[in-house]
Amino acid sequence: MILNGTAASIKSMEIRGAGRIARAAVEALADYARNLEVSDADAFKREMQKAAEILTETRPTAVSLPNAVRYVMRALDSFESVEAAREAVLARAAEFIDHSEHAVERIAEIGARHISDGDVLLTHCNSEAALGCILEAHRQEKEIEVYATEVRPRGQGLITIRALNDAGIRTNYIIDSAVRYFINDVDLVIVGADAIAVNGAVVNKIGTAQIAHAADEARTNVIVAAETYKFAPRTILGEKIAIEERDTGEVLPGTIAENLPFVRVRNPAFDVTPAEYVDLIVTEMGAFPPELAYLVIRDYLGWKIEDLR
Ligand code: RUB
Repeated sequence: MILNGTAASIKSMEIRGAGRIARAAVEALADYARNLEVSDADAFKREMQKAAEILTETRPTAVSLPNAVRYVMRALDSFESVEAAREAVLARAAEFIDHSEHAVERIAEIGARHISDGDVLLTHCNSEAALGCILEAHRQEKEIEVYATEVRPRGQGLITIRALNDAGIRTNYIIDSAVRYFINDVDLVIVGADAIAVNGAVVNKIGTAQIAHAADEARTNVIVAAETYKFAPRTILGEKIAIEERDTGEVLPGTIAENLPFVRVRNPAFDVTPAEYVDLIVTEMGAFPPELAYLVIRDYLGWKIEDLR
């Protein structure tokens, strides 16, 4: 069974990026359901709930993870036998993965429309949705150039520049703190999201808020590429999106930190960009301003106020 292995890989970030995390969790749930041997349907549901919890506890910020798990687990709302429950879980898991893969392709098509021939783009971290838009614009033979950040402390920028280089896109690799220095050379910032709140605030890799702020000051547009399952329904009730704080050893080796008793190392993995710094959110359902986030939660995720009690 791959459940514990997948949970460990999400925690250690071997599997990372909000979309990939969601698909990996759903695959692990499906695999667990396929192999689960229990005597009755209630036990099946109980065991599946435990598995779902193990997966959702791995990383707190990417809302795609609980949204995806919830989508699959809704198969267990009503069922008559273990076999029927198993089938229903497997069907929903396959549906989610298919939807997710198509969503990323559709976002690339829609996002590429907002990239013009001759544009200089800037991206931060490694987002398959954001990168998809850039790669699609390039495939459409738009002449583009990209600035990609390093992304301290885990260096996800390296994954991004490899993909851009493989596609033959002219790319500038810069340290995170050089964004303000280069922002006037940039026409469009395009990033992904781990979560989007009902008020249109975007949670993404630490540093995104600073970049969006610099872009706002330079009158540079900011686009967020995100599947609808990155929207966070519970923010309707004012629930905050938890920001993951990772091991401090990622920032400063313990051997150095232990000799600095007055220094506390902090390592938040994500930050919140207010809606006012975001011009457009590109989803698989279309592109719209962040102020319309509630419509996605209501119309596409199907959450009504009464579901949240
Ligand atoms: C990844 C990150 C990405 C989003 C969107 O953080 O912040 O921008 O998850 O990615 P980490 P995608 O590396 O800590 O997981 O578009 O691939 O879902």
